[in-house]
Amino acid sequence: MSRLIIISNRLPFSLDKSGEEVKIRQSSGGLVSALKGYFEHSSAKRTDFSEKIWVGSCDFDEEDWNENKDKLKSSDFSIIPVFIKEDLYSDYYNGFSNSTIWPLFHYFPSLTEYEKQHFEAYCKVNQMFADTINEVIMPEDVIWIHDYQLMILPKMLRAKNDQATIGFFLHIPFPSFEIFRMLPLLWKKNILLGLLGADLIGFHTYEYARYFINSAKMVLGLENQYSLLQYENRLVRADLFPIGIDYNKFKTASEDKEVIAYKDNLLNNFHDKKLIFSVDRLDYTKGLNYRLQGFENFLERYPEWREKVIFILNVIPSRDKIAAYNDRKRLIEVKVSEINGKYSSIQWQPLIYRYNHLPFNELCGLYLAANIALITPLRDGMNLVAKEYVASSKEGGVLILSELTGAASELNEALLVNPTDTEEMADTIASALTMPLEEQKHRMQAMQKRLSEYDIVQWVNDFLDQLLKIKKDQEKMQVKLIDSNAIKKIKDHYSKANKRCILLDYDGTLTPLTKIPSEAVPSNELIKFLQELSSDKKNEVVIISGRDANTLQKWLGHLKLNFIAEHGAFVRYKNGEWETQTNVSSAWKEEIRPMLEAYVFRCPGSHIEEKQNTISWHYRNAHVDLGFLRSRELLNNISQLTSNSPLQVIDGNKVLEVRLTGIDKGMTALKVVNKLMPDFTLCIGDDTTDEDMFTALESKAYTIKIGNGSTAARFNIANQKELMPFLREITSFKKTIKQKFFNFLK
Ligand code: GDG
Repeated sequence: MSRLIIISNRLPFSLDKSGEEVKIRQSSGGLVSALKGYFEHSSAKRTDFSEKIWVGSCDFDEEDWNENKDKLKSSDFSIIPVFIKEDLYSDYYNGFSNSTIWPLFHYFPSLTEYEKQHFEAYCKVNQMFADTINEVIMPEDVIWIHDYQLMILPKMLRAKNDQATIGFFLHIPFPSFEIFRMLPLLWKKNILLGLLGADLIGFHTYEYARYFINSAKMVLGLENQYSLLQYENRLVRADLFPIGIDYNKFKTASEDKEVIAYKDNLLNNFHDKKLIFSVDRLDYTKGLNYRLQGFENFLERYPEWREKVIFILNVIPSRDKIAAYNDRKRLIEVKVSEINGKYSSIQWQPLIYRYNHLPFNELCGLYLAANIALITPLRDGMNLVAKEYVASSKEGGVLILSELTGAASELNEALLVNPTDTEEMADTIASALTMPLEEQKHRMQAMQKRLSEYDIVQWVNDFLDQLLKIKKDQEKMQVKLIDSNAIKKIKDHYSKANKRCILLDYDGTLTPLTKIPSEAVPSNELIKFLQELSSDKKNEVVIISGRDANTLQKWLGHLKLNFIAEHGAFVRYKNGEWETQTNVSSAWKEEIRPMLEAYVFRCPGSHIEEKQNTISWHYRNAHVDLGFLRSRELLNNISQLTSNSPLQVIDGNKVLEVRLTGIDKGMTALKVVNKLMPDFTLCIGDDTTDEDMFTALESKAYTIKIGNGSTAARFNIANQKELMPFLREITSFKKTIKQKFFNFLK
């Protein structure tokens, strides 16, 4: 049975000491609310974990911990604290985490600090977490690391626990590459490589996941297939898991006596007023000043609502050691006094501003009583308050939500606003106040349905299921990676065979892929190797390529090789002439070419390659994203044009190729193998077009794909560089005998 180890920067509670008395206080904040909710949920008791452990730093020292740890024992999980010295913690937490990553990832580059010392502290503390976990980790454990303070930890854990199951979830946005690239290269690399130590990396939205993948491509040059990234020999998934809330806890809060009493009290006090409500940690990302400006604009533009509306603005103290936060607090307080000073009357004050932590019943009472929740951050990874307000709603209510929160991508029925457009915000408040109750309920119900279906338990289970699934996928992939046993078997067979057929693709197999196809000229080493290989009378070496006959002839025609060109359209046996496999007219190319030409204009860096039987559009040299985007459009367009025709579109490696159906590497390879009648066949390729020959020769050959993608081939070789050593290894038998013979003569 495995254990679940949750790791977050902070443990989910702190110790309040007054004299001799020590009180335990649960921390507020999104992550804690979410995970505590999960642990406390009865339906969350997964049977596949024997124990749950929470690892985090703490605001108490080792002595306090030893004195109080019995009180802190929880039936839900065991606790492992990480003790970090104050100065170091400050550089790591207030410094790199909250003065570099937090502002930058929330699109505040002007507030971002770049202090080397802070980055070093970040690495040090991540290492301290790794050291603490390394002391307790067991092979079966499932590790789930949370948030931006621990982005290097996955790699640090992987370094000592090669096979560990590691998930990472980022609770804040991952920014677009243009923002991410502002970090110094060393930091960028460390963060990306750190995260890639995980097997599964979760984000709140599709955009964040896409931005991460894009940064990994741009900075590290990694390739991806949808949400899968290939990093070294490991498959890593980066996907979206929009966090849910403990839906029932908020839904049923409306039946709790204390909550009802608080709500009734509020409604009695303000019986003739409409209530607008918001609660946020004190943070510049929450857009509190714009929100206040929006409210002021509303009072100005809709004077008929004065004396009839109250805005209860709750701000929760947070990160008060960072200057940017204290400045914000002052600005908010100035704006609140300004609005109250300007619009208050003797019996009415438009704003109630509170700067403290709310007990849960008050929070829920406010959710229930508020006619409007005004939640307008400038950026927010998700925003759980918006979801909690919706879940709590009984008698309507309107959610006004910033379109720049992760929650906006799920809560479409909210009134979405741009948080900096304070006039739009004013008008939206006015429309919310006059929205018919039926419409309010209708919108709420649609959102509630979605939130109840993907609540916190679903979220955790979904993440953990996907984490276990990616481990299984990796295992499957591992099984296919060619190992010493398979190599030995192939080598034995090779040595005993009387006639061997060795089919080798050219680009990406015998030579590395190049940006410009004409640059992939064979090296002297390759030519020498092919000469050696083909000089063995038992060997029939077949170069099977998508390239045209002329190029193959020019580069390799002088060797004793067989050739299959243009994906099977032309064949030339050793010492023979080129033979075409098709006699169909190529008039179809006139129809396709103009469309491809249009895409060369629309996608700088792309080009057309024309051969006798195929026409292709290459986008390897185009901008990664634009190339991919245009290739999807073109694929769609050509597919429509070629439906019900004998043409086929091949979605290759950075190339779209159109050709006649019925001619492929598979069909021609089979024909050639049947003619040569070998008793040993080896077939190696790297591209989608090679899959045809892997399938056609499945029962006749050792089929091998270069690269780790999914394949019909029997084995994978991790990358092109490993091919030559492999070929030398299996063909060395003869050499060894010869060498032995010569040695013997000596
Ligand atoms: C990060 C991301 C993402 C707040 N004040 C009180 C209180 N809370 C509870 C709320 C809610 C939670 O704290 C706040 O969650 P948020 O999502 O709004 O924000 P962050 O803490 O910044 O969290 C965020 C989140 O992680 C989850 O992934 O959504 O984008 O920044 O649950 O109810 N609870 C009580 N009194 C308070 O005064 N009782």
